[in-house]
Amino acid sequence: MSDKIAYERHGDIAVLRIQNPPVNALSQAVRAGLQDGMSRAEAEEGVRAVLIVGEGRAFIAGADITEFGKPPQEPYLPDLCNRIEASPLLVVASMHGVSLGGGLEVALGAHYRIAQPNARVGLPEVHLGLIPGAGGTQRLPRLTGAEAAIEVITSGRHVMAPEALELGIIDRIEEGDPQTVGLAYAQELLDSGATRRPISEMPGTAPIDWDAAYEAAFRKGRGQISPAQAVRAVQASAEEPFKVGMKTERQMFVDLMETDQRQGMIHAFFSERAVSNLPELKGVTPRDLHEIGVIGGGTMGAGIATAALLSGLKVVLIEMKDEAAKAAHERIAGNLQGAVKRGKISQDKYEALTTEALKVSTEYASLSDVDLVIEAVFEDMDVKKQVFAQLDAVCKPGCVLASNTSYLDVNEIAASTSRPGDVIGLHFFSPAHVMKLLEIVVADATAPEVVATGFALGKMLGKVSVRAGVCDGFIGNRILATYRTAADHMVLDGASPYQIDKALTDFGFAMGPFAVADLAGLDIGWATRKRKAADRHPDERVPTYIDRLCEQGHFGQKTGQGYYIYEKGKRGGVPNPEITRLIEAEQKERGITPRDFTDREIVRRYMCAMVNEAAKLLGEGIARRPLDIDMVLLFGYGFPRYWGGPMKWADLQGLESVLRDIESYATEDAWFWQPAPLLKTLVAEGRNFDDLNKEAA
Ligand code: 3H9
Repeated sequence: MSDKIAYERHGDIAVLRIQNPPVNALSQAVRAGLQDGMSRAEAEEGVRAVLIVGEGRAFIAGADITEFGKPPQEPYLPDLCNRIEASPLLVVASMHGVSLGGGLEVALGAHYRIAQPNARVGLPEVHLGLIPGAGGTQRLPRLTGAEAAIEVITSGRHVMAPEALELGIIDRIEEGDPQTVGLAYAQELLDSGATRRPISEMPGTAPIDWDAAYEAAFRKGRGQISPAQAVRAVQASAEEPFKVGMKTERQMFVDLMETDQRQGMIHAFFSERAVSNLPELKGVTPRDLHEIGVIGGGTMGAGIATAALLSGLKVVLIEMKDEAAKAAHERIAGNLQGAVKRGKISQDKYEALTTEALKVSTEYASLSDVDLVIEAVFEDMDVKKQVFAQLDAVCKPGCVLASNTSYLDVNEIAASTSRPGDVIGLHFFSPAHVMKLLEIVVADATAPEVVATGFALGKMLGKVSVRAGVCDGFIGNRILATYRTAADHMVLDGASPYQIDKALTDFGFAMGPFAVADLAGLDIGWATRKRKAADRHPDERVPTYIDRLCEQGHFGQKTGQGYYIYEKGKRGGVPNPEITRLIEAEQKERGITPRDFTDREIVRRYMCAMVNEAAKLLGEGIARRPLDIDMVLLFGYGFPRYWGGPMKWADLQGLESVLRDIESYATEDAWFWQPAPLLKTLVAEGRNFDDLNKEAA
């Protein structure tokens, strides 16, 4: 028998204990072991029941995702679940930690389920671009009804044991060692004469309005296919006999396995975990973090302080004047009140955080004991240097000095202190207590343990932390500037901002670039254009129509007018005719005859600009791995997760075709569309970005 399954006899009960750390994924060896274990139990004299239990931190986290994309190996999981269910013995699953995907499907193959109070169950396959493929869409609705099953499957959420009990997914909750409580439960069932209870023999679920459920899942998925497909699979559980429903589910699962979306989402899953796993930090111990300082209590500083408080850190926030300090305290308290409303913290916790854990002060001397300080003041090098000079004077030796700058030179900031090794960039995204991305900007002199401390902080705050080198805009904002420019060029040449926004939201972006600009404030881009005007290359095409709008005092959502006009109380905006007028005037002035763009061309140019700039960043070493860039775009810029990120998108298109398009665009604008040398090299060598990820692992 496979060494992944321990087989034990306890009287009338055979125990199959899964031993496949870290999370008991259902690899081929585990599946084979469970199958053999069932056969052995059935063959052994005196065995009346089987208990399936997991060792370590989970019952089973699901199918082994690392096997996806490779030829499937027997025994197949759906057959195993059916085989467990069909056993003449009474089968009990005792669940602890997580039982996800195929893990829950194995448990649903058992006849009875007992779980620990803090156990979580779920069918999260949609997050991998799939649907449950081992009976989940057929068995779950027979227990919970169609609506609950669709909600659980299309959200992919983890259901806590008490709710799972209420929904009928599990039969009992009992605290204790999973094997001990499982054995007691199995014995009790045997003693009471309980019989086998195969879910497949239960009646199919009552019908619902399937088309409405499908439409809703499709809309919610914003272009993702699998949630809507899951609805159709659940529909099959109501309309087809169990065996036929299983075939329908299998076919859908196999078809989804072939999609780019499945590849993109699995890439995202593994990259999210690999991103903070840096070879350079192996064996490097981060410094201790108990209390941090935050300089500046505006939206950004208050968001950072909120995130830190919620993670259990103490915070000292510095503002210049009493009034600003008071406003900062209120801002943080408001954020924390939001956490109370969402049930994340209790009112008592809120009181403790706002009174004991948070200190707001106007004195830099209050920072003398903190372990790390994050400066979040105005984006001006002189202002930053003044702040760092004061930090240098008051902070204890070993304190990490971090800047939240989004584009300034962290090397220059570091050099202005007496301890450049302690200086790092920690670029949060607003609102910092909500947005998951944290760029960790490593300057030339930053000490390895300071980098490790940045990543340790990111982990405490629940962020996806990405290493970046120093350049204007680091990874995210530098790439953003380039794809925004590609969009601006398309506007000058004839595509409307509204067509562009629509094409890109149809592609899967949370928002189009012009709606984003309105949200962020048009004054930001205006200031950047002025800042960069002096160093501009003569061939650079920069539209000026939007500056005209800014000159009129219109800065987007906050002033009610930008690319769109926003009416109070209404969600979203409507196209602003003044923008169309200004664009037409600029086209006339430049002698441009506007042309039509298809949505496909819009997406292609936008994406090619993104990939090309990203490849330049990689070539320069600002980003270490393509997956780092993917995670920045996914977690900071609303990039559709089901594409995996721009580098994964490029791999899926084929780098050759991406380079070919870039070269063809370069015939119109050779300055903007200079192909990245790395892209050319990869194409010449027949390699892609994923090869670079693998080489860096
Ligand atoms: C499925 O079941 C399909 C079926 O319906 C049908 C099939 C026919 N496989 O996240 P962590 C690794 S689809 C392989 O850092 P946490 C993970 O990569 C599957 N490996 O810990 C990491 O490796 P490393 C449905 C897996 O405590 C390590 O385990 N199931 C798998 O924060 C620790 O993970 C899911 O989608 C796996 N299934 O979170 C569940 N799961 O240490 C996916 C984890 O080398 N998994 N690993 O970086 C999760 O949601 C989280 O990992 C979990 C633990 C909640 C389990």
